[in-house]
Amino acid sequence: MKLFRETELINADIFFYYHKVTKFVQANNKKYTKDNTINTIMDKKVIVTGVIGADVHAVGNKILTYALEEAGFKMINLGVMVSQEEFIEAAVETNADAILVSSLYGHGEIDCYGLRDKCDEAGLMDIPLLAGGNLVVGKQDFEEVEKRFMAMGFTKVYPPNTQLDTTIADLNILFSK
Ligand code: B12
Repeated sequence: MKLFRETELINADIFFYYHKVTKFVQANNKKYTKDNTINTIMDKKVIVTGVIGADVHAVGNKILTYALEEAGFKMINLGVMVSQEEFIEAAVETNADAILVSSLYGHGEIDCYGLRDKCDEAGLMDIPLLAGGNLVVGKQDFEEVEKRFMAMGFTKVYPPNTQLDTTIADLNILFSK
């Protein structure tokens, strides 16, 4: 449900999301931080994240970072306009367990191309690569988009409007393997 028109109330839109996330985190705090076997028994999993390419859409990735931190992950947020090399450098430095890429402006496919090969070259052979946001221009058939990202070596690819708890649940499954 959209409460505001995109063109006139960007701030209200962002406030609405912030409010939604705060409520989500409060509701799930116990579930994810107290009873989460993965993050209480073992050390926190480290996730490097950022907004790839020339993309400056900061809000969604910040919210995602906040929600994942609250869910018990250690987040390394590189901010916006992050190059593939910067993702890899940070993942090597922090011995990361996953790289989570955000892309909102429509050029995600081009920006993500070759990331898996560069990870392999840097010794990050098996590191899970996740991508989400608005990965391509306009509304494309997501199954096709997903296929193309999987062919590029991504582990998980998400359509627009993916719920935060979907990502958290997927990460917990991924790390329990
Ligand atoms: C605010 C905004 C801007 C601001 C950004 C300010 C800032 N510093 O953040 C400004 C004005 C700078 C901007 C610029 C542009 N924008 Co803009 N922008 C928006 C807008 C209105 C809101 C984005 C937002 O903050 N949403 C709120 C957050 C909470 O949601 P979110 O970003 O989607 O993030 C959530 C999910 O996507 C998901 N998610 C994000 N990353 C990941 C990663 C993973 C792994 C997972 C699982 C989930 C996930 O979780 C987040 C939290 O729930 C959207 C339209 C909209 N309503 O979404 C357009 C929008 C993203 N922009 C768009 C465009 C085209 C542009 C420009 C190219 C316009 C232009 N011609 O100049 C430029 C690009 C500039 C650049 N270099 O990046 C398009 C993208 C279209 C596409 N992909 O096909 C959109 C969708 C508008 C539209 N309908 O056309 N924009």
